Amino acid sequence: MNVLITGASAGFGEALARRLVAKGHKVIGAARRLEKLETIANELGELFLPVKMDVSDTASLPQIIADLPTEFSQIDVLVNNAGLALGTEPAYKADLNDWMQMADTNIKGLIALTHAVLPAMVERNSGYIINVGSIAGSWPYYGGNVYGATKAFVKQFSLNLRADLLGTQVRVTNLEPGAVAGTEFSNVRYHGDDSKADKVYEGFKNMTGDDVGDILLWLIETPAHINVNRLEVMPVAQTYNGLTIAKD
Ligand code: NDP
Ligand code: 8X3
Repeated sequence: MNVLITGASAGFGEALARRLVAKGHKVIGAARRLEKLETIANELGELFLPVKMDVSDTASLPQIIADLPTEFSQIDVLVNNAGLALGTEPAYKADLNDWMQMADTNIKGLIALTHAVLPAMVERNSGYIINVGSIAGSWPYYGGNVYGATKAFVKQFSLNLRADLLGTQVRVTNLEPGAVAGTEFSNVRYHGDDSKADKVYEGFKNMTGDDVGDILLWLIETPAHINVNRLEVMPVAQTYNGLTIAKD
């Protein structure tokens, strides 16, 4: 199987790549930091193809796909995992550049790559797109503003893809994780302030990137006649807290 994973240089994407290669699958590992991908490739060997890709540079994506070497050119599974949150300020204090980068990456990058890859899947009448959404796409929280909204987009786009793929064997899943420690997610969100990032995960039993790698692998290994439409997963310690009231 050939699996294209965006955001394979860290976190969930790297965890999934390691699992797939261990099972003998071919992985196209895409991200902006080619040097990180090359370090992973040195370890994993020729089943892992490092590909420099900035999904927010949407015009570049069709050519990158067209230029894949023949043995990697058929994409059986696309894992749209590249994404980021920037900032936890309330909307009225947020940095507009952060908002734009989240929209360009989490929304425009994801749809442009899907647009580049999906037609060949439909033509072969086979394929699987896994979009990495978030609980933030369903559950609003303070400071989640544009990040949560991008993930709500990803959720609805995933469901609408399912509708469009009626009558084909192409599958689509929106994976919606909650808090996951040990990836670069919060380090990026806090613009490199690692002590703030670490605090997010203090004092409870976290999920890890490896847990999410296991879940992604499980999804990929589900039988071809089953479609998991949405999958929301959280650490047991995290749960719903209802609406908030500002008391006088
Ligand atoms: P990491 O920050 O560890 O990994 C993010 C990956 O995305 C990196 O490999 C990064 O690589 C890549 N990336 C970021 N921007 C781009 C871009 N423009 N083009 C290509 N690649 C890009 O985060 P996680 O593994 O934790 O997160 C992965 C996904 O899961 C994200 O979509 C995130 O929103 C989502 N998520 C994370 C949760 C968490 O708590 N950790 C929970 C729920 C969802 P590079 O910098 O080299 O480009
Ligand atoms: C990441 C999970 O809860 O930090 O998408 O938004 S959360």
